[in-house]
Amino acid sequence: MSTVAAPKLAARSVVDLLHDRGFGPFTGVPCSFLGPVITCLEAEHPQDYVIAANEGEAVALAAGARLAGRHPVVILQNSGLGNTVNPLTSLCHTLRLPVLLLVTWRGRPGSPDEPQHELMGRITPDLLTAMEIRNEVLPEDPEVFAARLDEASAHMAATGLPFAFIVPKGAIAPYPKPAGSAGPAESAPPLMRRAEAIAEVVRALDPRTLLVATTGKTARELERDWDRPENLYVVGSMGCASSVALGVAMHTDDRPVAVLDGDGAALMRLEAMTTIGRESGTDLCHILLDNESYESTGGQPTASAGVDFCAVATAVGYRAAGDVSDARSLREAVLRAERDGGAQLIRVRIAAGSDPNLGRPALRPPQSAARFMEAITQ
Ligand SMILES: Cc1ncc(C[n+]2csc(CCOP(=O)(O)OP(=O)(O)O)c2C)c(N)n1
Repeated sequence: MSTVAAPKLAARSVVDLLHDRGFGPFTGVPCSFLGPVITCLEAEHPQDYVIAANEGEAVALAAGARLAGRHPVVILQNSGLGNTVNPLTSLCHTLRLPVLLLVTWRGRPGSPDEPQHELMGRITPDLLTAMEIRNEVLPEDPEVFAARLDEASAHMAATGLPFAFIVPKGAIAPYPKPAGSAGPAESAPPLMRRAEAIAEVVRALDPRTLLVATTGKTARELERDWDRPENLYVVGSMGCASSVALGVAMHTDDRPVAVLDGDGAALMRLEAMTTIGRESGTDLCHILLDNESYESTGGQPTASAGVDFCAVATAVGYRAAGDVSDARSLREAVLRAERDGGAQLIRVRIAAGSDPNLGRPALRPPQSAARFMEAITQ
């Protein structure tokens, strides 16, 4: 039997109930389960929502807001709970800075989900409890939620410790998306979508290239359209694909390696670029597909519009970096990067948007990894 709750809470009621009790600002990284709350905040209280690059950073931002007298809320997917463990345990706990967490519950036992959510789904409540964070499932009824929020506030005030509501699938109803809210502004000629950019990259790459794909729709589209043993789909650990690719590249001789990254993922672990830059003699073609949004979780904006990734790459030691926004320039850039070798960044401006019927990966992650390992030896 499915444990998916019928949506009972409107995103606006969640935001209003929190604001009425003095909570804010809000910060975090989206999950589709909480996407409606972020969209509501962006539309109705943009001054009160800070886009964070990763969940640990969001907790630290919230801790700072608490020091300044506010009552911050951190929004995150339970995948990102791992990113928060250090600041929750050694910052919030140590300094007694209570923050309210809205943590989604991907991989809830009994509720079918993707493999990368299975373990974290099983341990989410226990992990929070182990960090001495009181937690409970988000109530479906607004009145009950209001009462539980009062209890959470009292607990946080009395103990100085965080409190978490765990948000199951379907608990929050969709919030209508404001028109034109995601992705780069319309341009002429129009930008490619991610699937078209992936097609150009794969066609241009040396067929022997080992290709690592980031979390979300990038990995799903690559698998649907261009599955091959030389592909590795990094379905979880958002932000780690470029480091995985560097690890592969540093330990495989005479084999081109490329990574398809996302702007949200690259920002989540921007430090990875510093290591790629330091290892700039290693052949790694870093292709960053930038749609200025977390498109895989519903199109919430990332901070990429204000980030010059090519300047970052050059500053940290990449051999070359360039922006492209059309199919021909992308093809030429990939051919050039593979010919020249070393660490190369290609930042591809793409439009947000993808096939609404995009499926889930057919290949189980352990099989995909084993197949990739085998391909490296060929
Ligand atoms: C640590 C972590 N936080 C959040 C998520 C949820 N999540 C999965 S894909 C994704 C968006 C990725 O954005 P981007 O890299 O820009 O790629 P796009 O979806 O736009 O192709 C998010 C937030 C996750 N999987 N892991």
